[in-house]
Amino acid sequence: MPVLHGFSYSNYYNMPKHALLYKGVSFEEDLVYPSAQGYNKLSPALKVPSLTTDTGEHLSEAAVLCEYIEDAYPQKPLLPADAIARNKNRQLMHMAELYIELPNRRLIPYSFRNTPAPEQLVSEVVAVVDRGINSINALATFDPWVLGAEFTMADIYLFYVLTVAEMGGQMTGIDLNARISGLEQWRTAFAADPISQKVAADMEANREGFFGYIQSLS
Ligand SMILES: N[C@@H](CCC(=O)N[C@@H](CS)C(=O)NCC(=O)O)C(=O)O
Repeated sequence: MPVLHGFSYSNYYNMPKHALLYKGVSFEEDLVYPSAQGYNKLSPALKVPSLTTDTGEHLSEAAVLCEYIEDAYPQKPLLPADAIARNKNRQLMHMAELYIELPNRRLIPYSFRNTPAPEQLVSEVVAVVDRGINSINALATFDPWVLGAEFTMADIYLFYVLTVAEMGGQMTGIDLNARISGLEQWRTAFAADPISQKVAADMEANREGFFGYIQSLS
């Protein structure tokens, strides 16, 4: 049985977790934080999540885990069969990560400390997020799913990217629902799914443990 390593408060952890749950794959969850001794054997960059496969191989990086899950468990596909559609899906996943998640992530330390971020940093984040918003508006249809009729990996990726974007939005003032047409309605439908609700409940259950871990680092 595959083992997913990491912690439920992590939006990146929740991407492959949602994919495994969606496909009905039995898996174990190993609650581990990146500073744990020996974690570098699972994730050389010391990032959550990582996955140990049925055959005992270790993989890390959320997008890689999602691709592996799709390859290893082809039931209930999360990527289209057609090469162009498949890569348009990956295009949206990458753009959401690079231009929405990662810039907003730079603001997380300020959000956790409840202190204002430097103006220069906020304007750098806004410039990149503007690029992300333009990209999502250009590619996504939200009709009813991000890229059309089928629920895909791009839905999972974008949904969990928004967790961090929302935290950052409190500092940048960017309201993604107002700037991305169809986003709010799609997000409400995604959040209502029982799998999303399980992931959200697990995330909430880990809140105290996660913040305890953060405090232990300082
Ligand atoms: N590129 C990584 C990013 C994952 C990531 O940033 N995970 C966070 C938790 S949400 C983490 O492990 N942070 C620990 C650290 O940066 O030291 C991926 O796609 O998996």
